[in-house]
Amino acid sequence: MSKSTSSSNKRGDLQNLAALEQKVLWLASWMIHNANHLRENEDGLKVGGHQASSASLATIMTALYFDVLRPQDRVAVKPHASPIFHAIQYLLGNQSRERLEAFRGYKGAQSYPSRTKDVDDVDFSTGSVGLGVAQTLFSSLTQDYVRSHGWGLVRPEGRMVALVGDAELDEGNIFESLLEGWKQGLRNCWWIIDYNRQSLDAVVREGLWERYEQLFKNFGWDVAIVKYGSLQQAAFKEPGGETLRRWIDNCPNQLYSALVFAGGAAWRKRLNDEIGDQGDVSRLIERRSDDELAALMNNLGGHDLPSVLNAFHNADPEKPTCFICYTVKGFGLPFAGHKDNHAGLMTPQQMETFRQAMGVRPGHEWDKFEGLHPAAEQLQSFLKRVPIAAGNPRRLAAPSVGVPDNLSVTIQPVMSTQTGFGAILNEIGRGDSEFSRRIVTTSPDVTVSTNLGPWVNRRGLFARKAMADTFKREQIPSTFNWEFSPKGQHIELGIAEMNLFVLLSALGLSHTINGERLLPIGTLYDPFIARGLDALNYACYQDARFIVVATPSGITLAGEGGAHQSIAEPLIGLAQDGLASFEPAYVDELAAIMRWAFTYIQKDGDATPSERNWLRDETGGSIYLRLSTRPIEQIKRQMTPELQQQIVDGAYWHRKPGPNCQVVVAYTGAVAPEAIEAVGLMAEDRRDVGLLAVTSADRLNAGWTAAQRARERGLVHARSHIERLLADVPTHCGIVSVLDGHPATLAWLGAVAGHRVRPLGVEHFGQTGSLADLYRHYGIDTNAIVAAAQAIAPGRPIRHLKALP
Ligand SMILES: Cc1ncc(C[n+]2csc(CCOP(=O)(O)OP(=O)(O)O)c2C)c(N)n1
Ligand SMILES: [Mg+2]
Repeated sequence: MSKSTSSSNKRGDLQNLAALEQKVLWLASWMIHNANHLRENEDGLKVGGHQASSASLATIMTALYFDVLRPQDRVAVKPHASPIFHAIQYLLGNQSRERLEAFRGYKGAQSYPSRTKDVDDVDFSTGSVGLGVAQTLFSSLTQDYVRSHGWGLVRPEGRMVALVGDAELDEGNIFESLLEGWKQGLRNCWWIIDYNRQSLDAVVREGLWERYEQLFKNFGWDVAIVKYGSLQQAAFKEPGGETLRRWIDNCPNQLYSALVFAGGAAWRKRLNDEIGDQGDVSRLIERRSDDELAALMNNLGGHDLPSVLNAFHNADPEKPTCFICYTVKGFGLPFAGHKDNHAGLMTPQQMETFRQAMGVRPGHEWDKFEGLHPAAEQLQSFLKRVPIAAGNPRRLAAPSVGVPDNLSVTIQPVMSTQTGFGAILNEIGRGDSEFSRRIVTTSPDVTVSTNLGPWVNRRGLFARKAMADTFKREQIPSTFNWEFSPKGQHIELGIAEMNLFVLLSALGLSHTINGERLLPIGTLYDPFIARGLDALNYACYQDARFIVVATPSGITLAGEGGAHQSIAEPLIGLAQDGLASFEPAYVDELAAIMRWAFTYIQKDGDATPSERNWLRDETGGSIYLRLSTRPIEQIKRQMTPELQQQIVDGAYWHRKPGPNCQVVVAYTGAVAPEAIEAVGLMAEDRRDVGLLAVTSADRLNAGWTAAQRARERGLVHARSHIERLLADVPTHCGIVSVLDGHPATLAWLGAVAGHRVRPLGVEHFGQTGSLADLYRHYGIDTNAIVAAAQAIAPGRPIRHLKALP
């Protein structure tokens, strides 16, 4: 039946695997039982350990990690199977007992597998359900991208595997990714569905597997249904076996779960009531004791080593494969099948019974081979031989790609940052350096409208198999040359923004997954960051490295419509961990930031903050550039190293305030012309007005917070960039801050050195109109800035101030 040549076909190996399965289940349960960090419910019982949710994957993960997986394969383990994962790594020697004892605690093994916080070789973080699943799909596409470009061919191709909860498939992002996988010719991808027919609150709908089967087949996947275990398969061959199979097939999910929970006597009663008195099948039932009957009925495919091994070893690498594995939530534990078991924890008594059943002596709970039948030496030598152990640790590294000292761009007298971005990439695209070859761009159907067109014309679109541009072939003139080839450097996505961020997450981990560095850039409209926000957060959480360029942004997109105005995104940029955010006003600033960004996304150094700006620049991270389509007059100036540094640190004096300064205008981004004009208009009536250009509220704020913390720890001389900039501004001076985004982005500036602040920005949205209409309507135009200055820095009336609308 099997084409497999797996070692696991050997009887001895199956015995070893069965023993390890038992041990994995024990260790995971013990780890959770011991965790000191679980919530207590109203009855004082601890909850939240997810013992049941873990247990349903014990068999499948034993088969994978101790037999099927090879060092080049990568896995996303469903969040609640974390204890099983850590137990397996403990047996493989990659996880310490101390960390298992501190499971869910400070610096202990993580509640959900974490690439960045766990130490035991987690390939992909999980937690927010659905995202780890899509990550495997995009990682497989990334592997194809890397290999198509001729990189990493010395290494064998890996399979990207997701262990998926059945209720996890409710998450829409999974289906968005499926569509993309189909378009891009996905291979080497396995999704193993833990079909325990239970979610957190509920038992899943009947017949869901049939929908899944159809769906996956429609997208070109192979589907393997692993429903019956080998005991069941043998019983079906007995006289009366077909009747039993029919009964199992027709049994509702709720009832099956309930009977699993209730045990052998309940199975017998129910089966006798429903299919008894039929001769053969009655005898089939009678021949078995209660325990044997329960073992038979619980022997679903996903808990049967031979069945899962057979399914895995027969998969075709050229096709993505979905395995629908029937399992029981809490398999092998006293609350198996109970619908309330999701966060349930075994009581101390249940745990004690379980300990005895596992043959574990008190005080030997952490012993790796305690209570197992094959001798410890045999199991230990088996563990040394398992294929995945040959390649540990599996984290790879890639050298940094050199970045030019300056990114050249011809600056037009009037230009938008979005145009500047396109022009900078176009310049990079001319060259054939390692730097330009390692850049990969992607966009969810907004390639042209975010100005990536010229770059794509030069570098081409990526596809594993070449496709000609029909318009070009038919000699129909077009601005864009859209040829797909395996050497192309732009991955064109459908509109789904979730896919953009998960793809960036996969591309941005290529150096550690594939050992080949990529410099990924993704573009989208700024408001749609919110659409993919959880995926962006996920990408940052796993420390993927990329540049996301969001444009157009704010109300500045004016006539394009109220629905697309972004307000909260600057605050997202300020708050998102792992993402350094910038909003330059001028193209020379953008060029300086991008040059720095290409280096920053490749850094992997010490996390101690630099004493200069109190930022953790050596650790690196990802980048968010909020750009605008508004053409503004550019400044003719020499870009000095000092100015470059200040732009990257987050701010510089566009006009330094004098000693008698009464008011400072601090602006960010596209409103620069209004800020400059306002400063000019008030010059006659307010003394020494200062103009502060803020290129990154995020970095200014982060440096300020870190410097304060450093001072509180005794480093009295710690000063951040913004503290130095504001040091000489008299305390009586007021600050008017302004940006096309939420005013809170810059409102904190007043707390740095005790200045009053009037923060201007946008709090409401939805109005269409010309740029002038909207700036006036929302109060970020020149006159609004002057009015705010007059209010915050009293003095003689500012003569150019007009009445506010
Ligand atoms: C995006 C997101 N929403 C909600 C949750 C909370 N949550 C964790 S597990 C779970 C249900 C899991 O059911 P299933 O995928 O079937 O896994 P099982 O526990 O049955 O193995 C939910 C709703 C989450 N982790 N992520
Ligand atoms: Mg489930």
